[in-house]
Amino acid sequence: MTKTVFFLNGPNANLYGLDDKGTYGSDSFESIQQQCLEHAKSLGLTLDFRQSNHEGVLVDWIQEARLSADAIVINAAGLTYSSVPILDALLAFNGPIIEAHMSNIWQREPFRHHSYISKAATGVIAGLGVTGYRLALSAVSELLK
Ligand code: DHK
Repeated sequence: MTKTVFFLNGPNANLYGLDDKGTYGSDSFESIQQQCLEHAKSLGLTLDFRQSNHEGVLVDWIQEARLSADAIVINAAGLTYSSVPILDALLAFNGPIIEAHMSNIWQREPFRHHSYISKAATGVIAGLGVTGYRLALSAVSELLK
């Protein structure tokens, strides 16, 4: 049976490609989503790719994943550095969790160096842009075998 992965994106991810500093590369969010959907398909995974600017919505989706997903890839974006509710929801999920960041968060401002959600993550990928997102899906595919 095919495995389902929730790929959850946090606040402002919808603006990728529009950032004139180029922090997150030039690909639009829609293009990133498309690349992830294609890669997931090649791995035989069903991908549910979502984005919200709202913490509670992300918590609801993580809780939904308990019943509807085999694994989670999450880029909680700015909520990575503050959200105990997202950490607690992830800790209640039983499958593999990959924390993914487009940028290398440890090369950036000190407030981005501590993730609240890493405690719940099986693994962390950062600094590889959309390549890291594909690697996150490949990792999940291996972990679910
Ligand atoms: C994305 C964001 O929106 C930032 O708030 C994080 C993360 C980093 C990323 O690299 O994907 O600090």
